[in-house]
Amino acid sequence: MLDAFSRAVVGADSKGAFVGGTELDSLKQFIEAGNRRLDAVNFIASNASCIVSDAVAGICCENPGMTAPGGGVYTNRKMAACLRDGEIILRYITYALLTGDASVLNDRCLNGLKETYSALGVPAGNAARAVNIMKAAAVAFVGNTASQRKMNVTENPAACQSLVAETASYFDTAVAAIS
Ligand SMILES: CCC1=C(C)/C(=C/C2=NC(=C\c3[nH]c(/C=C4\NC(=O)[C@H](C)[C@H]4CC)c(C)c3CCC(=O)O)/C(CCC(=O)O)=C2C)NC1=O
Repeated sequence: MLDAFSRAVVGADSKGAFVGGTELDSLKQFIEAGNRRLDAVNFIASNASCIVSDAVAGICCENPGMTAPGGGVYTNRKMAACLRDGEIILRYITYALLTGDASVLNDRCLNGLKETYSALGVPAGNAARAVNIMKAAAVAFVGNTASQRKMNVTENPAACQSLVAETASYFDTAVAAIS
C-alpha cells in the first residue's frame, strides 16, 4: 500500500533525493485538504446502508428478472451476498478516498473479483450498474448536492470539486475491474 506520504518518500528515493520541493508541497496540500477528505469519507460512511440498498434496489427495479428464479439475487442468500458485496466495495472506496490511494481497493477488493463473479454466475453488467448507482449517490454526498440530505457547510463548493472527481475515479476503477 502506498498512501500519499509513502508515495512522496518512494518518489524521492527513486531519484536519490531528499523529500522536498514538489513532494512537500503536495503533502502540504494533502494535509490542508485533510478535513475536507475526512468529511467526505464520513458523509459516505454514515449513509452507506442507504447508498448500497438504493443501488441494489435500483438494479432490481431495472431488471425484474434479478429477483425471479434463476436471477442474480434470487433467494435471500444471494440478495444478502449482493448487499454485502455493495458494502464491501463502498467501504474499500472510502479507504482509497481517505488515503488518496487506490492500491488497497485494487489489491484486496477488486483483484480477482471479475473471475469470482464469472465463476459464480454473478451478472457482471448488473454489478457494474449497481456500482455506478452508488457512484452517483456518493458523488452527490461529497459535492453536497444530495437534494434530501444537504449539509450546512461553510466550504465553497468549488473547493470540493477535485475530491468529487477523485471519488468518481475510484468508482470508475471498480466498474472497470468487474466489467
Ligand atoms: C474483501 C473483498 C471481498 C469481495 C469483493 C468479495 C466478493 C464475493 N462475492 C461473492 C458472492 C456473491 N456476490 C453476489 C453479488 C451480486 N449478485 C447480483 O446479481 C448483483 C449484480 C450483485 C450485487 C450488486 C452474489 C449474489 C453472490 C453469491 C453468488 C452465489 O453464491 O451463487 C463471493 C463468493 C463467496 C460468498 O458468497 O461469500 C465473494 C468472494 N468477498 C470478499 O471478501
